[in-house]
Amino acid sequence: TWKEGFRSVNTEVPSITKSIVNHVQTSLARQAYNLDDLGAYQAAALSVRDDLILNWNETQMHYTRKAPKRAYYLSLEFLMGRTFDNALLNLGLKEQYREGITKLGFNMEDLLEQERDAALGNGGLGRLAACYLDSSASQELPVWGYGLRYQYGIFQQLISPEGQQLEQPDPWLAGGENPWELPRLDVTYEVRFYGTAERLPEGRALWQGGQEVLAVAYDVMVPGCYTKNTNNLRLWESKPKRGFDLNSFNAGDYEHAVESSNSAAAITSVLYPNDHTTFGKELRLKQQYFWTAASLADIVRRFKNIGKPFSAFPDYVAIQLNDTHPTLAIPELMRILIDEEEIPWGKAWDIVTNTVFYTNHTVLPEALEKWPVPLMEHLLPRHMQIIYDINLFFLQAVEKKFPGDRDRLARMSLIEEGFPKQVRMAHLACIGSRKVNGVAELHSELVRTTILKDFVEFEGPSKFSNVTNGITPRRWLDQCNPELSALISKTLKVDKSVWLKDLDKLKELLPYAEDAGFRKEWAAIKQRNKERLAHHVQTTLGLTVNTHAMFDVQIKRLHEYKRQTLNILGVIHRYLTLKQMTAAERKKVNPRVVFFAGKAAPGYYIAKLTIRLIVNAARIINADPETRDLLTVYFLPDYSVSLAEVLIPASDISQHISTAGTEASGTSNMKFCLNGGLLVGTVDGANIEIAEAVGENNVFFFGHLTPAVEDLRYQHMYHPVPVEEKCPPLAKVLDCVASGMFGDGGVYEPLLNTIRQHDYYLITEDFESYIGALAMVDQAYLDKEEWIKKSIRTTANMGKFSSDRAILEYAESFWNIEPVKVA
Ligand code: 26R
Repeated sequence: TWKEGFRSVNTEVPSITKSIVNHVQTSLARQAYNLDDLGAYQAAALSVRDDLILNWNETQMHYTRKAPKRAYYLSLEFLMGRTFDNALLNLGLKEQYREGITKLGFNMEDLLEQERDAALGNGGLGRLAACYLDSSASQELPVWGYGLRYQYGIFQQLISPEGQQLEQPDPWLAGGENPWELPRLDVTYEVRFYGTAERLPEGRALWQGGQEVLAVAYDVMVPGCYTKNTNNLRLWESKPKRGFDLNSFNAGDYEHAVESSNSAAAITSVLYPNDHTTFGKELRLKQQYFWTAASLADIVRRFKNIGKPFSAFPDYVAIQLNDTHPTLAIPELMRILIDEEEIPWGKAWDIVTNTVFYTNHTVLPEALEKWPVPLMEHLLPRHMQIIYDINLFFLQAVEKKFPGDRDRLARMSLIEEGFPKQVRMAHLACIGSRKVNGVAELHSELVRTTILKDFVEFEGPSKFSNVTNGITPRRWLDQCNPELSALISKTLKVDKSVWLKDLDKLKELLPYAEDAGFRKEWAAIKQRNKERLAHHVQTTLGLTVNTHAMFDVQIKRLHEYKRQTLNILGVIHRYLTLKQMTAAERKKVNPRVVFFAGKAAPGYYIAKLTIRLIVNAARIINADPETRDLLTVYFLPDYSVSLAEVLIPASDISQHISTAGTEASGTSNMKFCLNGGLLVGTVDGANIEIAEAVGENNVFFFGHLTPAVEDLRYQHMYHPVPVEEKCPPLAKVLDCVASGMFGDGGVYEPLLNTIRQHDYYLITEDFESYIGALAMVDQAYLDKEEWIKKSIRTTANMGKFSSDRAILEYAESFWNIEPVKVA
């Protein structure tokens, strides 16, 4: 059975404790009798690591021997969170370790808290990559991730007493060794920047000079669930090629001597914290090229070891681009094939376009990457030549199909005219790929009909498809909600190994919605998860949360399109309504606790102002003795994967309220529903498919639909109607904010103006229907038993949203790879 055969060393409690003690004494060079929680965590982690290493080694050897087609997931972000708990669960060793750790006089939960999150990502895109790695390994698919080993992950968020977001560095590696990675100091590649590219005969070129830096591999082990297969996430670190510049050193110019080595190390020093906003920085482009060049060199070297001709490259290699960030993989692979392998242009282009696949994650115009041509020419002169050549051949083909359509040529060109000219990375990713996909049905349709419409007309529709996102049920149910996981196994009378790897099995919970005893257990678990969250808030912030209230959660990056502003204005509206009620009326009101968490990009002024409004509204509302039993608001600082693991299982409702057509998919919506939380949302992204799966009567939808958005924006632009006329209740809320109810009203002026003036994200248009949806929530919550039924039915119908399903779709319909089981 799964219980045996995939673990190699310490599987029994006595050998586990022995191994932990050994690591304390040898690896940590400490004494067991005066060990703290951190030391105990480190030793226990090293003990699990021993198992992982053996499985990882065997897996890599096995893949090399079998030489199957492999897929490579190129992502600039992997938001892995903590590993210890996840590794124990995937190895099926959690209970044995708990026992061993207890025997040694420690508490499992305390040790788990010692680990720092690996926060090498911003939000949805990075966490999706992490879920996909878990699913690939769990389904024994030969998939590697490639990314960057940032010294500093996403900044830590502090909130000042005035409600300002302050950023602090996240030196996540500073605490000593990271037990989950294997430094491969022998796996290195040289990466060139700048210099000159001289054209040679037969389309080739000689790129030389400039700066050369070294890429060093660090391998992160990715254990599958109940399998020996342990895949690899290879992260690159930049290093100077030589220690320092010896010429300057000998001339006594030490500063200049270390300067170039500093600039090499700088490449992987920090994750860019921008999500959907502002790009164009040279260092970011350097990161992108450094990472794609090292990854491709590694992939090509591995392919060459198989000893096949390059024409077979697409039979052995699939490369998935996670958004446009790794698009330079396309010209870089062309450069390798043409300049280094001396393959003619046409053959090289065939190889590239049969190997590369592109996933789009946003249609927001301001988030579509464009790089200035002068910057590209300076940093990557050879790639700029190749991009111009690709563009020339491409536009010739377009001209042939649509003769004389110059507007079309201008729209489709890889180069956008302007000052400066810019390279449109989404266009390059599209024409260089075998398949292009969006991440939810609606989003994929928007990709086909808006940003890539011309490309669908030119290449035909079959290249463009959808793979709806998914989440790993291992972390997002079994790990974060162990009691619910146990109840499900007990009820279905199967080991969790069965349903965790076949999530459609949750359907069998449906009949139990009618079982009063089961409902009671279900509700009791939700209650204990609320208490766990309340305890967390108490110990970290010193605040007491009312656990007998409905828990209403919105946690995601701060962005105007996600409309946290709509939520907080709705909260204020609720507060004003409560204030006007008589004591008797208030008795009938359902208490509600509203949680917010999320980071704003450091330069995103309006998003930071929204945080400020939330914090100050919370301060006033929570202090009001008339209402505080019925309404409280919390902004939990420093949102992270680990915080999400506490918040999600505790929610009654969660909010996914983007302007229709703007949220590509969303993935936390799936996490909440999998944990029996109901959804309040717009008809957007994956909300739509979730409602289809769980039933529209179990989702609280509101707001305008996507097709209306364009027209409404047009009206707001050319026939503006004052908010006082359009939506009086909202006008009242805005006035309260402006008049200083939550501190100096003038501070919020720029935020209020975004609504009063263009209202690009249509808060005025959706406000009333939003308030209406929340009233429906209150109404539905009154019938406790019916509410629990909704909760059960929601979880039961979430099978589709397992990332196992999503990754299988990629494997079967794009990559054409198969499982390779390590026996
Ligand atoms: C170029 C730069 C400014 C930039 C733009 C956008 C950097 C990062 C992003 C993040 C985008 C690509 C992102 O995270 N998109 C999210 O992807 C999730 C996974 O597919 C979706 O669930 C989510 O809806 C989408 O916003």
